[in-house]
Amino acid sequence: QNTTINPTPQQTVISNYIDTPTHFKLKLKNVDQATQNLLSEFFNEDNTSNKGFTVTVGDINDRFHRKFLKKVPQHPEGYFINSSNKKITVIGRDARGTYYGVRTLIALLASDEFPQGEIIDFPDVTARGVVEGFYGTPWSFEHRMRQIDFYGQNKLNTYIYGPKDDPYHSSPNWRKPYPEDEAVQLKKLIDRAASNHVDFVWAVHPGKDIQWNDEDRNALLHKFELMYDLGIRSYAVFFDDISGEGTNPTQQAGLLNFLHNKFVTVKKDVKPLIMCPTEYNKGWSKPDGGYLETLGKELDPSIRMMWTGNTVVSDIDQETMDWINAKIQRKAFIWWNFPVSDYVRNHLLLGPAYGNGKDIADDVSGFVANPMEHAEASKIAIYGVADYTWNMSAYQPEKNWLSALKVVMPESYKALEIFASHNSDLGPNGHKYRRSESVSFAPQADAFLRDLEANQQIDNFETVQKEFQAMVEASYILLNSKDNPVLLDEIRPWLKQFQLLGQSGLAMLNMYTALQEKQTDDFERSYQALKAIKAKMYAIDRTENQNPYQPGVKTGTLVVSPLIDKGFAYLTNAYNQTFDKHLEVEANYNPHQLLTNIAQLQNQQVTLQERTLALNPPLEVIRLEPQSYFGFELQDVTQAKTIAYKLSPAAVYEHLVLEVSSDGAEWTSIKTEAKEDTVNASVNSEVKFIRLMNISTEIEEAKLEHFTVMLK
Ligand code: LTM
Repeated sequence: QNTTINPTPQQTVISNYIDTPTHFKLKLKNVDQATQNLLSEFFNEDNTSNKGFTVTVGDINDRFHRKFLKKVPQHPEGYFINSSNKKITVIGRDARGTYYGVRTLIALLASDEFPQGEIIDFPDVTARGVVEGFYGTPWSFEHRMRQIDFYGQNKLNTYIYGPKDDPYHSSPNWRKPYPEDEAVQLKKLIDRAASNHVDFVWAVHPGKDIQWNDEDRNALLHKFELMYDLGIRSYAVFFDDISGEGTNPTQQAGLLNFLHNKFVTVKKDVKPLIMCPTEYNKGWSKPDGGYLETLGKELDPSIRMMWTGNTVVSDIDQETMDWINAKIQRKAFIWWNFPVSDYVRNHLLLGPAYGNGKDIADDVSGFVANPMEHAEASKIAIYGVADYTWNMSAYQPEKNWLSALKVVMPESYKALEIFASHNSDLGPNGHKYRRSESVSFAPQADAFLRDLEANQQIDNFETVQKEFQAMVEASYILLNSKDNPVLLDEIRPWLKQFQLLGQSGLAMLNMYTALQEKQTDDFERSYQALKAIKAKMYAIDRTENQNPYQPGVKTGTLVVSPLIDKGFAYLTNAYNQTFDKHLEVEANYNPHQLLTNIAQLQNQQVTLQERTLALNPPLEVIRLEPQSYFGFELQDVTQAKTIAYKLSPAAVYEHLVLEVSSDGAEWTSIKTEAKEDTVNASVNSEVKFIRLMNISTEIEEAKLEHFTVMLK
């Protein structure tokens, strides 16, 4: 009775439960290879015999279960299951429906008790799945194989292959064939997708350097042919995050229509194309440009268009859909930028998949989630997306999340729940996208700090202590678990950090107790211990997960870490005052700020490592209006040594000037020198403001690779 079927079936009528049969007699009709393979994973020589419980599997073209045919849902991919005390019947609306019916049957048979009754089931959204579309290290072959199996298990039917850092997906190598070894792996993945009833959509990202001529059109056609030979039957063309000629909507539509006419309709077994526009969110759509309307009008009606919502990273509601669907004259195909973490790489996003409207099923042509570069950890959110897109109105994010944790770690799921509950928010970020974190603990943390700062008896001391203890124990359990080594490999740095965070919390509580009891030795020992733990955390942050964008390892950043930091500072100050001591309360925050008049950059983060101040580069192209600028505002007038930055294309440099100022009124331009596309400048003077400004009369578009200032 406690079997969880993910996604939640649409309609289940159960009259009672019987002991799950152990021997079966299989009768199959019109069952495709994928379903046969799936059946043979469960039904084998040991549990099938002529005297067994009859299991009949087929599709609507079978006559032997005519009496049930009316009950099979009309929806594509739907299925019907009937079970009596003698017989189980599974009927699919089509081949995929039959496959999904068998998936449900096998999940039901895993439990000791088997339901008697009927299941009528079908998906709400036509295309459901994942777009591997993030920046950073693309998923490995092994991870992708595991993912595709997971999609099959959870009735997701779409995997869009579009990793930004695959050179053969993007410019300039999109024209070239994959090297032999990569092609062999892709073929295996495509075959695996077919056996899981997953459409493997190969995406190309040609917009950075495409020429609108026959040569490039034919180069793309040729690449499509090569991919077809590997087994691809579904294609996408992405024009996101580009600037220049490639963004022309008439040319984009022309190319897509060309591919539709010369490839899709000729092949006959290829699905309608999917395209990701350049203006892929409302925030970026230029009202007077008519970009979206042009695509809406000119693209063949069968071509599906992607959309990320009101901003790059946003949740989708009815209004979002009404706005975009009217513009593009079709139902948008949602590219949901969650749980992708390529713009907050020091965080793990392990929380529930929530926030999207439950009434948009009829307004989307597809819904895919862009995941983290941590494939296995992304399964937590993907499991939610599978449920949401299948049966939207019934979707319960919390409940789904708890069963997802059990699926990815069947033994240690309780420890994983503690870890995941404190590792879900992104921290402040350029997209202003946030997630709830430490939800059940947050009121305790607030109450603790309130009492502490009001100098009152702390009522929930034990509850808080228990949580810190649980954090430490959960990380020990997970670090030693054999449950899911693949997941463990991805999250290990965060687990180590999480363990230290829990320990630092316990040390902070010991400082409180010692202060209450006026035990100065105890207080100072716990104070030193907490500082030592922090030093260890700092070392992990500086040595693990050292990617060039957001290096480091952050954990519990929304609730737990601030609680410990504030508690530590408060207690140390109180101790210093009470005992006339001078223990240091170090503030490890960055006092310097971003300086910009560009709305798109307003929430970009500025980091300080040692003496290097860096602007977190956005992954998208920046639009620089004339006189627009970005840079830094230092806390005080400070001696700056050097400045370095890199933008692409490098041609933009001739329109930019690097300036410094000590008062924000008088600016001095600084001499720069470009070497291999990176610009360096020596400052060696005292400054407070540093900015890079577009001094041309035109809008310039460029990608920022890095922008740093070395302080003395
Ligand atoms: O979202 C889209 C369409 N494109 C890119 C993605 O490749 C990237 O992963 C996300 C999140 O950073 N943002 C984008 O702009």
